[in-house]
Amino acid sequence: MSCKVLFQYRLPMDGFDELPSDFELFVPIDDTFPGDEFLKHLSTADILVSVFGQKVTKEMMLQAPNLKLIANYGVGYDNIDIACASELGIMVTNTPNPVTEPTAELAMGLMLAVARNIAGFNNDLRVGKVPRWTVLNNLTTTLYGKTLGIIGMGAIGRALARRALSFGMNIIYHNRKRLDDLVEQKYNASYTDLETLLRNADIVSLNLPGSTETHHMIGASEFKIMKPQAILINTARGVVIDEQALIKALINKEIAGAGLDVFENEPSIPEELLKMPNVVVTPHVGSATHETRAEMSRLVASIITRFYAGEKSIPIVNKDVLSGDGFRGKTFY
Ligand code: 8YV
Repeated sequence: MSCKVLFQYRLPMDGFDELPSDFELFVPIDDTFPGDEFLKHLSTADILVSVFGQKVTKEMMLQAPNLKLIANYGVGYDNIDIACASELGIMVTNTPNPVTEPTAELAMGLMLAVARNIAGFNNDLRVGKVPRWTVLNNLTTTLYGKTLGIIGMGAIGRALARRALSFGMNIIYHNRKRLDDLVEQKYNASYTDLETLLRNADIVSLNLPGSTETHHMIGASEFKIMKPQAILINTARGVVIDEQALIKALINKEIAGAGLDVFENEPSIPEELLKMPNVVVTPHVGSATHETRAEMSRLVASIITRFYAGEKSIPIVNKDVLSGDGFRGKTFY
């Protein structure tokens, strides 16, 4: 059996050398394939390795009659039309575990960078704009003893809670589903509704997927109820925040600052945000470490092998595909 694996974007090749020799890999030389080369390959591909920022649309799937598996390189899968994949009998998987710790690490880093003005001092010192040691200048905000409100208490939210606990912070959280008592106790985290969280948190961290349900979840009315000293951290998806409302809230001092790794229209970042000294921005690097990128690749390679072995324990996003008559992986499952 030969199998054509198409990469939508150039990735580290860790783990792919372990695929059987009849697996043919089609990887772009640059970041993506030029012109319509990708679509030509897609028309005969068995497996697509997709990534954030590159859409996998209904039109594309309709042109791929052999496509059985879309193995997404990343935890978020808002780039893929999942309902259509299920309808066409295509399984979609993601890579949740590898991205958990590094994304929580970055969220913690952004919290520190904004609260303690690390990025601002670093910039200012280099251009001689900041007084050196003084007592009454250069004052920032202590995280110890502050309340962190985590919106989205999945794996990344919990990994962030673990870190924040070691910093002596109080944890409140909001989630679609309240966690079990034992899990709440483990993270010393209290459940609140969204409004209570926004009213009480000194730092608000977004750790939930981007979807139609979470689109603009934080907008003008949410900023109005947040504390004026609050800091907003987003390592999830840009669309969760109404970016124009955020800019206004920062200008009007409705909140004190923001640490942002993701933006509404990536890769573009509004000029206003880039100019604000109380905003720290990073270019969507939550999972961008050498270790994690390699681990994500190894996981995708192993998912492909395990798909052909009919394993149900792989991270399947659209489990409903398994029970559908038209599931294209039926011969293995
Ligand atoms: C990466 C991410 O950009 O995993 C995700 O959902 O947003 C990021 O960590 C992505 O994994 C690369 O495809």
